[in-house]
Amino acid sequence: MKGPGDVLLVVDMQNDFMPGGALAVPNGDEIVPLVNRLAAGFEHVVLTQDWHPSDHRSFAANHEGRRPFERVTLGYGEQVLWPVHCVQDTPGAALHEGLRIPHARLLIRKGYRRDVDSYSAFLEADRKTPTGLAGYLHEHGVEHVWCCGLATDYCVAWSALDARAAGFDVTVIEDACRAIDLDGSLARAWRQLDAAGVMRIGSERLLTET
Ligand code: VGL
Ligand code: ZN
Repeated sequence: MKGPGDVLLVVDMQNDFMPGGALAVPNGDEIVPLVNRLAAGFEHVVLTQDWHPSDHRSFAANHEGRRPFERVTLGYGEQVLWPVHCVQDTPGAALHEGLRIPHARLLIRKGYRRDVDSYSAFLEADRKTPTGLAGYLHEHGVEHVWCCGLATDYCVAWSALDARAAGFDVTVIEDACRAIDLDGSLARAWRQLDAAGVMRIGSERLLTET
């Protein structure tokens, strides 16, 4: 069992990121049982939930003449335009019904400001606005953040990089994530994670340790 110095961060395990969802991550549903098993080995689990208003600026539908997966420049820099997804209080934004983590202590919602996206569980896309998660984890004596969920190359990677920048040891549980992989984004994410000193582990090893 991982104790108070460790937290499992379960990123965006929501219906819209599952096969058939609005922004489906290939095979995203495959990891649900594994995430449940991993979570059972952690005393402290935090969940994240992508939670956009319907007029969110990350949606292609809210930009005249733009299509999903095109890029635009917003006030804070480049933004990928996504299909409408994870709209607040819709079934697509709900957590996958197979998720069994009754002991999760905190659910961080992100991306709820119309004009700012937030892939990261720690810092919004303007790279200035904190969600409060770093302070929460520091106050609870957490030293090591273990990351899993969806999608490896966006919300998991950005969360892991920001956890590292906030001074935590960070490990991504590689096979407990699935990627969108848009124009080489997965390879780029792993390069950035490696360069930042984020560690990787396979779930089998972690499960035998815990
Ligand atoms: C995500 C794109 C847009 C994610 C969220 O959870 O990785 N990706 N919003
Ligand atoms: Zn989103």
